[in-house]
Amino acid sequence: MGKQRKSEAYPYSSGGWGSLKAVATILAQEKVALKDSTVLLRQNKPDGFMCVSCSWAKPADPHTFEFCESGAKATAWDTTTKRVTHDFFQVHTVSELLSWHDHDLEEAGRLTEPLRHDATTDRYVPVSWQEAFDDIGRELNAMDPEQVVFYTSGRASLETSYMLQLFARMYGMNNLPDSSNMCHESTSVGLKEAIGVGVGTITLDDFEKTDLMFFFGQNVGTNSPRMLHPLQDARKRGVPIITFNPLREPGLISFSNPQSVAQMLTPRETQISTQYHQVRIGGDTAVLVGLCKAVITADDAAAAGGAPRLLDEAFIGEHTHGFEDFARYVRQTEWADIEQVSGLTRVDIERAADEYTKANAVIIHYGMGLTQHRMGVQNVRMLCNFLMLRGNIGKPGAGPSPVRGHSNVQGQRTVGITEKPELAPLDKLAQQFSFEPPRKKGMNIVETFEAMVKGGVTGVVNLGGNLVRSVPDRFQTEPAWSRVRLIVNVATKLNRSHLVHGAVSYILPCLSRIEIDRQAGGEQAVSMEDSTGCMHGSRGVTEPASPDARSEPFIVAGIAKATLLNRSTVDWDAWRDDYSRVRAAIAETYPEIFHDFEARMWTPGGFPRPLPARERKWQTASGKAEFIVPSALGEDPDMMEREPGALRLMTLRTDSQFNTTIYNLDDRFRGIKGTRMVVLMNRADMASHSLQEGEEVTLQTIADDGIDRRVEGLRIVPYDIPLGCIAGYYPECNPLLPLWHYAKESKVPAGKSIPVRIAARAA
Ligand SMILES: Nc1nc2c(c(=O)[nH]1)N[C@H]1C(S)=C(S)[C@@H](COP(=O)(O)OP(=O)(O)OC[C@H]3O[C@@H](n4cnc5c(=O)[nH]c(N)nc54)[C@H](O)[C@@H]3O)O[C@H]1N2
Ligand SMILES: Nc1nc2c(c(=O)[nH]1)N[C@H]1C(S)=C(S)[C@@H](COP(=O)(O)OP(=O)(O)OC[C@H]3O[C@@H](n4cnc5c(=O)[nH]c(N)nc54)[C@H](O)[C@@H]3O)O[C@H]1N2
Ligand SMILES: [Mo]
Repeated sequence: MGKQRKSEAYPYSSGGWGSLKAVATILAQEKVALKDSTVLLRQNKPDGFMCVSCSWAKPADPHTFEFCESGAKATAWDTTTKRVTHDFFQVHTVSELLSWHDHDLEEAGRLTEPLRHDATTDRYVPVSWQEAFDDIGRELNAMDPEQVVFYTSGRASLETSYMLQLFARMYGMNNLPDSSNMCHESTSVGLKEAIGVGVGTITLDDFEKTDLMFFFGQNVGTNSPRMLHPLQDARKRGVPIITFNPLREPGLISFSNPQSVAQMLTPRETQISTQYHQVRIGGDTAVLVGLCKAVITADDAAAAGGAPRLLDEAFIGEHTHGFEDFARYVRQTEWADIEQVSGLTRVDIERAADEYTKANAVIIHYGMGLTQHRMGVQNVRMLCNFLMLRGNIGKPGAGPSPVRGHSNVQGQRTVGITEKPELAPLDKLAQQFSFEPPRKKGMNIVETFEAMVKGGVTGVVNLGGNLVRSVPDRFQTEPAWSRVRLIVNVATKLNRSHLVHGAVSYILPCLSRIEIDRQAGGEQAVSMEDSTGCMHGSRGVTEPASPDARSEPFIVAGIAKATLLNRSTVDWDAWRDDYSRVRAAIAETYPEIFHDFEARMWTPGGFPRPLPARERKWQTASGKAEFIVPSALGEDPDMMEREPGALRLMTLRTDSQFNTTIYNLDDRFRGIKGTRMVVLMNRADMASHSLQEGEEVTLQTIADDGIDRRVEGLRIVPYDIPLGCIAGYYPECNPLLPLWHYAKESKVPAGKSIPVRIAARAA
């Protein structure tokens, strides 16, 4: 690091030999002897475990190897033979570990025993499980529940999540932020308003029935590679794919299937995108308005000339509300404005619209490129407007497809992890468990950290995650974290959030889902929901990393029992011993989704939850799907307009990381090696800022709140990226993201559009 590196564009398609090599490398790095083991073969299989990486759907009829490069890396990371034992902390003080790189902390290996921070020696020291539970219970009981937060990073199972939300409410609060607060909460809000459900409406079957797919701001090759299989099959049927992304991401350009011998041995590969449009950062509402304008204009002409109509008038008439206002807005919007904001030409947008009007069934896949913006919710609503023009919701082969991140992030919400009381079945819980749940709105992630900065959070219990790295404004939020009195981290591996400790801090080592979970009631299974709303059972297959690690349900039950004492009607010990009792409780709370849960959880391909929008039933205020007029064409200009030379920064992930978990420093697909401290920049912008390739620069946030936010030591990498746009990595650039810079209606931090100025090091 630090040394100047040249970038080489990755010369191959995604997948392929590079992918196999990357898998072999990480298996060796983690010293995992998979040749004697069947672990990867049981990944994402009906009788095996559900991958701990992304949440993409698991097919009923899986491939022999139903895993991808990312999933294999995630498995290797968890099944590593490296261990953190208490002698690790005899060698390293917490202060010393604070100087370690994120990669090195996790690379130390799996956590093996419960630990408590000892301020006198500045070390973590072993503690028994019961002592830890009792002390945490005492601490929580001495606090105002409204000042305590339980965070869930999206891996926890349906069973664990349900137990945690019930515990929180019996304890007395709704402070249940989860990782979707930084991720697809713009989807949960936007889709709910527009079509009455907060999740995507497509299933894997729809890939076989679609005529056209769009990708907006989702990087499939890196972040959900198993999805490349159905995409490849669709391409073989001749289905076009149109992509809008500021970067030409290799995974969206072409793919060679590392599991197809024929494709590996011949240079043939599947072209993924048939049209690729490099939209400017934050230009998607403008693109979508342009697409709608092209369709409505062509339909106006068809109507005038007596030709067949292009709008699905029957759908619009019967199923939607607000079309006339929306159409008026679209007709009035000028092409010049659309072109300026999107950075694309009218001809480009019309070319995409032309494909759209030829297709009978259209899917739109999207990700963080739409949701992590000030206008993130509006982007999602606009995508629905566009789909609705031709009835592309609630019919086979069509619909919105938010590609979720963490493997059970969608499911956690389904079973009650939410800070919004109206989204939890509080009356039902009250009756089922004979208690009075709190009705006051809880805190999401941004609100938690706003309160924390003011000293208003006294305790946090984290079911996974690494919040000091994943949240915005690191130089404000990290010091605030260390002022929290009680910090409990349930985790598989060591990370920085464990080291920036409070007065009373615990690290509680948990099993990974890949491991066999033995309880008094026998070997236990858990369940989760994938990105397409299907529920799957998951059974561990490897020996636990340590005899002193415990399952997440065990840990949640232990803390709940020690805190609630005789204030709870739940037999936490019984739930801990036999998770089918938890599933029975889930089924009682949500019978329409989880009836016959125990039997159905092993259905190959999962069992789908009912989704009214799939049947064209709209649970919105008007009872119809809503056309919603956007409030502006572009991303919030923030302070950018006032400053010549201002740039918009997006924060990206690589194939060598899973969020804050950094497997190594390379970005194989984008051709960057050995460092993550880079800025990707257009050559014309480099010239106008007088910057050279490899030059060291500082980025500084443009804001008027008096706080100097900067990241130094970044190197310039010339890159094919639209003018005025730059890219850096998450989490390295998180100090630049102000806590108040979030999507207006969902409070998702706007990590894809941070206004910054750039300066050479000497400046
Ligand atoms: N290997 C790996 N897999 C992962 C993860 C990981 O870190 N590593 N993380 C998991 C999680 S939690 C999540 S949420 C998902 C995230 O997966 P994605 O949703 O794919 O998220 P990102 O990689 O952050 O960004 C996606 C794309 O958005 C584009 N983009 C940025 N700004 C804009 C814009 O204004 N408009 C448009 N149209 N595009 C834009 C970027 O160029 C990038 O290609 O992946 C999950 N899977
Ligand atoms: N600037 C910027 N910021 C972002 C993003 C961005 O694109 N740009 N993306 C956002 C998104 S989409 C997300 S989802 C968040 C993620 O934010 P977080 O949820 O905070 O972070 P992760 O990196 O997913 O959590 C990693 C840690 O989880 C623990 N862990 C791993 N597996 C398990 C398990 O099975 N059980 C338990 N209990 N612990 C486990 C390990 O200790 C590991 O160190 O970050 C967000 N932050
Ligand atoms: Mo995410």
